[in-house]
Amino acid sequence: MTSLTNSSAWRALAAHRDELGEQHLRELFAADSVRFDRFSLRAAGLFLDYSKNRIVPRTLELLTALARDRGLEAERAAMFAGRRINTTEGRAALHVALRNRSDTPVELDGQDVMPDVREVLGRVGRFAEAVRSGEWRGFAGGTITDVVNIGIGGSDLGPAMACQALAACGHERLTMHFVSNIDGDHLASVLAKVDPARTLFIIASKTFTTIETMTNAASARAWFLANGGSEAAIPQHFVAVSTNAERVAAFGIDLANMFGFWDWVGGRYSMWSAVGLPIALYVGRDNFEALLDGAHAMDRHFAEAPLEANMPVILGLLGVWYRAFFGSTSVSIAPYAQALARLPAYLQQLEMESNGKSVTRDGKPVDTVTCPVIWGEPGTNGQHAFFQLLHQGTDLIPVDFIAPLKPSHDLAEHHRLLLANCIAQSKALMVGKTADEVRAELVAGGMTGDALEALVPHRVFPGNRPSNTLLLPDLSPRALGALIALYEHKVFVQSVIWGVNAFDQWGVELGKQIATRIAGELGGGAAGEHDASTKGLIAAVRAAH
Ligand code: G6Q
Repeated sequence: MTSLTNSSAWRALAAHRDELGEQHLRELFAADSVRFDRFSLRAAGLFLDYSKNRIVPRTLELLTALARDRGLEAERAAMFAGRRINTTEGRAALHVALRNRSDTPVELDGQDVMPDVREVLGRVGRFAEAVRSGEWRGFAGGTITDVVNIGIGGSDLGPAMACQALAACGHERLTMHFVSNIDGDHLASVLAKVDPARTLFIIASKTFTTIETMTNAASARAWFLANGGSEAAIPQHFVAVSTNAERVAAFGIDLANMFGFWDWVGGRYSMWSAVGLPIALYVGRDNFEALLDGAHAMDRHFAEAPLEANMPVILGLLGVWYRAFFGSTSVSIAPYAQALARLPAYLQQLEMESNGKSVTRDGKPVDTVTCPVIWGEPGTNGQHAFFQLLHQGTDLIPVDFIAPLKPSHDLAEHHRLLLANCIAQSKALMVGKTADEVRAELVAGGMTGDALEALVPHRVFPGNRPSNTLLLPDLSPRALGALIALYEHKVFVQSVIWGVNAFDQWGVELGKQIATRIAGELGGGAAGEHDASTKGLIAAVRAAH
């Protein structure tokens, strides 16, 4: 295959970008009466308005031609067919099988993985219901009131984000806690709040070797034993989500309470697997299955819809468009839903760990820029903080606005104002405010002369700043499942265009290796070979202890 930027599809896009120039979105809307209908679509219950993007119909034609040129359709088929597309780890990426709600088998090396998937899902559901109903008891005979998930990265972010998002349907007796950081503050602050006799710990680690999780798990176990628990009671209070049965058993967890998954489930794609146990515990089996249903509906859409009307494809291609041809270095995620407060952090891992790469699948340097920085905060809070830069800063930062149409509470007036703000922000970014409009406003306010002219440049908004708006029917498990699957597939689309492997994460290894060596030195081990800065910092820490 020709290199990406030498391909005729890419060169056609570059030329098209030059032609579009600085044409303003105001003009594009004025010139096309059906622009909103043309550039919006529905999939899996979600509605996407992408009309406020710096595109014309030809842009989409060229972007989808690029996707075809890069073999997106074949790569998509390879993912769904269980091919080992994660080549550096020799693994498939079959998260779609975890939410395959059809009777269609999903084969890996000629074997259907669905019976195993259903077996674990059944166990997760039964266990969740036993805890929720009160059948599962703590060592003193009480029901479980607190669930502490100990895990990090992919074994933390998904369940933490989803439990917060779905709190409206959470079990009223259960309080969910998520401990990830190796900073003892994190675990200590949770342990200070819970009763050992009524707490269930989930040790979630695919490998069961991750230093943060193992350290937190060992401390939680010691705390449990020191506060009324016993070795015999460990199986009632500690369960595991892992692929490593040997280490789980060595920890003292009954293997009957180990919920497994497989090497073809990547950490950041794992909330649909047993890693989602906290979600099932909190919102119940039926709601967890509704989450899977929503994701499955998005999977079907991604697999079957033509590229031109395919929501993940469109979102992915728009991202490529801004990154390569508008110099955008970041994307802001603006959920207009407080319950989605952890969504930006979740998407940060999903996008940046997947596509933050500079080498193609065949080991060559990429020849264009890849994943932008993903960041964000819920609206309306962000409006009173960093939106200034989105509106008047020097960078072009595309925004994804995400809002549920129906609230999960009965404060209708709040929701009306929330949605008004969401729509207003995307409009303001898009239309901006011209100098003439500013002048007219100031004159109407009674200002004149030099004072007026001095103020005008400060009050001008360039506009022409792009955004997508995603409307969810509500914050139901089904809608959330569809939303997360949408972003997963968007990331996959971009990885195919950029030619990188979205499913490995070698970039996290080096720091881990060095930390292990430095931990030994901080513990009194022999000093290693270091640069002057590292040596100086180690000495400063040792001197303080
Ligand atoms: C995700 C990454 C990473 C992983 C954590 C935890 O895709 O692989 O975030 O999930 O490092 O790993 P364990 O589950 O093995 O503890």
